[in-house]
Amino acid sequence: MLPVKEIQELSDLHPKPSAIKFQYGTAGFRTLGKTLDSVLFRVGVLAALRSKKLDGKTIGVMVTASHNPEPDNGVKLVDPRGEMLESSWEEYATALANAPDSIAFLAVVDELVKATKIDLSMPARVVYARDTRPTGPQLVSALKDGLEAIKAEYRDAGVTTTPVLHYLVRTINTKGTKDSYGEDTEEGYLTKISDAFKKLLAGKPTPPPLLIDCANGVGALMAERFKAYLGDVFNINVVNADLHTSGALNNSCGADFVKVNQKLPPSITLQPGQRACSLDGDADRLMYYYADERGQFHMLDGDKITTLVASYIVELVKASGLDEQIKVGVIQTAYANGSSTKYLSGRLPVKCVPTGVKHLHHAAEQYDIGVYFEANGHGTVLFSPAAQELISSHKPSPALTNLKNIIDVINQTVGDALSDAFLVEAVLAHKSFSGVEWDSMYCDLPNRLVKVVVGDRNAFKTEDAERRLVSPPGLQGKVDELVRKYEGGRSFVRPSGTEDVVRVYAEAATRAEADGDAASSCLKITRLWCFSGLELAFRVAGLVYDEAGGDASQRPKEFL
Ligand code: NG1
Ligand code: ZN
Repeated sequence: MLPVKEIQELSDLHPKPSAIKFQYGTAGFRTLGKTLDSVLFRVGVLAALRSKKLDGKTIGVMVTASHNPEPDNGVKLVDPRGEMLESSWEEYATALANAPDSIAFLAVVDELVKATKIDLSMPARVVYARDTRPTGPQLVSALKDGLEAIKAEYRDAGVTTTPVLHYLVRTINTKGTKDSYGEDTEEGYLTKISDAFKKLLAGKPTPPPLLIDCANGVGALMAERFKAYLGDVFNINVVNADLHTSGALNNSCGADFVKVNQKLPPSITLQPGQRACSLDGDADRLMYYYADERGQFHMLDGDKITTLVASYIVELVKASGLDEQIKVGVIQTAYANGSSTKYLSGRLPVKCVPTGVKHLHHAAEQYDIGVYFEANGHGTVLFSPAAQELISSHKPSPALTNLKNIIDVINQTVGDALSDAFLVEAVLAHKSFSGVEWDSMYCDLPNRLVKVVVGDRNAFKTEDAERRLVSPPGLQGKVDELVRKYEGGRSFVRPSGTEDVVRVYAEAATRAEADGDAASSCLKITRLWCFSGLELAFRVAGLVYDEAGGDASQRPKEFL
């Protein structure tokens, strides 16, 4: 039986704001933090029900809005193996969040229990954490009310990164089983990853200290903690670690700033040849970059990370003599730079899936080893149980030892910026690559991502892994017409799953590239701003704005 009275009484303390319609999107619920109180209470109840449905397995709840501005906040559920909430439950989450009052909320709970045949006598177990946002403590208190109302057991993992929370969910649920993933503590996480990283660096020249821009977020706490575990094997220089100044989080720093603006955060100066990286506000995205000998900035995004990591893993699998049994594949989204897709497709199976980690993660599970990174730097590598079994029982060799350590340095539960940074550093050390050599694996096509505010983003429907619009009718044809005017042009339009906007992406070759002179085009890309990819993006953005009924008087001046 549900403790209906307790739920109703506590739910009354967390009324839903009447004007807001919440939606469980690609990253859970995400909006202004101060509007989310009722959502957090209800998510507490939902997480407990999800746990009951899965026979008392521990469910994770992460309170974060990632790379979004500081006043935003959000919440998402994590399923027992550390993966995203099963999509069929997203609708229930949305329905629960939008019930106008406590009575209606209980009615939706009842529906959910019946529809999914939940055995209410099962225990409910939840572990939760939050990032450093100022609205976090209040929201966690609403979440606790929800958990207590339904009498769930819960564990507070405190202020930590999204990937640590995912790690905890997986380790708690596999503790003492053959699938054990490590100790279910933050210390267990730090030890597992740093030990594997130190083994990978053994016998290699010590890499230069790595500057890590922590976006003034929770990644700073974890990066600082890693220092003690790494000793003098690897030095970290933590910057943008201000967790106290109001408004500092993700402000002109962090992975999203670097990716969107394609430039260095103003707070960072790089010496010629220096390499550095940026995390986002919950430390699940990673952007690398370096300064060349002239001090010029070069970005090494998620596509570059995929290329580096996948190539190295393929080498190790081959050198271990396992290339017949273990197939490595790559998963990308439409946002992957066309040059990366071209480079990788010539060497490996490459699949394109819709935006959102759950799609990438699911597709990666179909390979023996699946490497996935979104261009924005969110990603990881998955090893199938069979591949891990083979690797652990195969005849020993230096390559196999490296492969085993690579498995342990990676957080397979979700993209993890710090673990990914160590992975990158290990690969660079093994290949004796500097940023320049890594960057020269292929040359990015000039590209741009533009946001368009429209009346109703739900009017935009896509197909073919979001690469084509089916609605509004006729718009795709007009986009195609524009794209045809640009050599090597590609553009697509899709509604965001996390913001009330439509996103337009475009890329195009430079003239030099179209003429077949890739080396000189790389130079031009870094020197010139008059990219055709940029122009195409703003033209398509203008088209979308006009076609979707944007107010002519408010039309952004950069839209062409
Ligand atoms: P939306 O808002 O649906 O584009 C963004 C990112 C996704 C993913 C989610 C979750 C881009 C273009 N989109 O989704 O890749 O990371 O946020 O955080 O980067
Ligand atoms: Zn994030």
